[in-house]
Amino acid sequence: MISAEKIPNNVNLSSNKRLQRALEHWQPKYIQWWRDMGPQGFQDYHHVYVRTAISVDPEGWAHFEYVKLPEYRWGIFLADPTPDRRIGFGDFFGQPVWQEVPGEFRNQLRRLIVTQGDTEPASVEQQRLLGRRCPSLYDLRNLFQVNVEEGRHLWAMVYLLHSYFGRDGRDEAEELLERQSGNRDKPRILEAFNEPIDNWLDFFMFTMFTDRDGKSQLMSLSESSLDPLSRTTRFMLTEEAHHMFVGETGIARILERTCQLMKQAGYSEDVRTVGGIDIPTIQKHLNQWFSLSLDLHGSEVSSNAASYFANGLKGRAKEDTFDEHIVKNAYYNMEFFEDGKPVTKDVLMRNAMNEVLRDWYVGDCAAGVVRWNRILEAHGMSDRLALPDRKFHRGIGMYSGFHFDPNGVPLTAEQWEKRKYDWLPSEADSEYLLSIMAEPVYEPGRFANYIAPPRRGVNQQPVDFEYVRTEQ
Ligand code: BYC
Ligand code: FE
Ligand code: FE
Repeated sequence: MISAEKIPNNVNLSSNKRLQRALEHWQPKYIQWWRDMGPQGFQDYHHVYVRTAISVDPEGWAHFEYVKLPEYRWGIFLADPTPDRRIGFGDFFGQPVWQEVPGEFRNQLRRLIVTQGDTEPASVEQQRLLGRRCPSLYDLRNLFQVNVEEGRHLWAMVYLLHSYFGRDGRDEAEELLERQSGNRDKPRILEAFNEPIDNWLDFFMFTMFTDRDGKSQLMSLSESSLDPLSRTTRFMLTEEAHHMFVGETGIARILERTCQLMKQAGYSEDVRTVGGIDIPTIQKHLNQWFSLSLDLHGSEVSSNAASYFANGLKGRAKEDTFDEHIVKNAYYNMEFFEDGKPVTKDVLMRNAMNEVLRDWYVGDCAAGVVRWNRILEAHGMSDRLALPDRKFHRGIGMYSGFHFDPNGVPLTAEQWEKRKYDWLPSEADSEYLLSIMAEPVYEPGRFANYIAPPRRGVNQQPVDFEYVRTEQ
């Protein structure tokens, strides 16, 4: 029996029998999926100090306790409704938002919700082996916090599918548990979510850059004319902030430690000889996850995006900061690549909405890289990290199928093949990273050699708190 006790919620679940039955049917499959595809080796005997959302107000957020992962209380929360909310952009600008799904937009909305929903369990699958290589109990706990919240994001999308899409929605909810990250026959929908995350450098880059695509997509969905979608995604954004915190501070702590080790080893010495992660390797992983996450914003010119905007389904990040919201006769000056040369052309702004969101995303990423570089600067290092050019290593959109170096200089296929591992992680880099992560660190307060401790612990607990306990 599903109760508010078992599934914390602010959608009055107990008064909606039909929805309750649908979720009751889905929940055991979800738990089975979590056991099979969630954190491997940490299902039965580990108690994790996690926060559980029990309401949308700030106090509801601060609820910390030890739980066994499969017993986490995944809840359903919508941000409070905005009174008299109006559609903020597109052809229906100014009309009241929708509380139900209009028939003519049913397919488009379902597709957006399924695509969003698919990424959440995918990321849990990608990260399932990391626990056994953790650099500390503090990091292990953060990994699981991210994992349970991604699980909750899946619940959020399944709630929408079950509530507003009838039979089709129920089928889609099942399929969300059937596709699998990296599976040849039933892969996840978007490419970045089929890439392996084997080591903690990948994990931190993923939470920095790919969770940040989560932020930009959720910001644009939170503008939606479908009010329940807007309210669900608004609440998800508060969790996303924590995921990016984990990524940004994780890399910051690696940089800190790399600088320390470089000084010990002598500046010219290869920091790998003392077990650290060298800056070129960090840069390669940045290149990898930034470029994969650029792809997640879709093609530069997209009629899908134009239609989503026209119908008010998906807006721009911070739509209310734009002067004009109908955007019918506006143009975006876009760079194209023709016969090996860049040329700029005007594209109808509505068709360029993916690129508009990508612009916002690149700016948000760049600010994070500036913060990282301050660490290198403070240590007197001359090295700096940088975002690669947008054209570098693209698999979606007009640059896919061509080759560019990180400065955006075009390359032949032959030049690319020769040099790609100067810019992307090689097999040897992965092997090195796995070698320094082979032994997990489970002792409270101890940290792997390649990463500095955090400034402070979680929820005002000390850094050497036992964030994950083992009990038989
Ligand atoms: N990989 O017009 P196009 C998150 C397909 S992350 C594979 O370019 P559109 C999270 C596309 O489906 C946020 N295929 O694209 C982060 C289409 O296929 P069809 C996730 C791709 O539709 C970390 C074709 O290419 N949320 O939450 O304008 C951890 C041409 O389409 C890709 C969302 O994505 C790709 N990268 O835009 C956990 C929001 N890109 O029609 C969670 C919902 C495109 O030819 N999704 N294709 O079969 C959307 O808004 C849009 O679907 C996209 C694509 C922005 C992704
Ligand atoms: Fe998420
Ligand atoms: Fe996330």
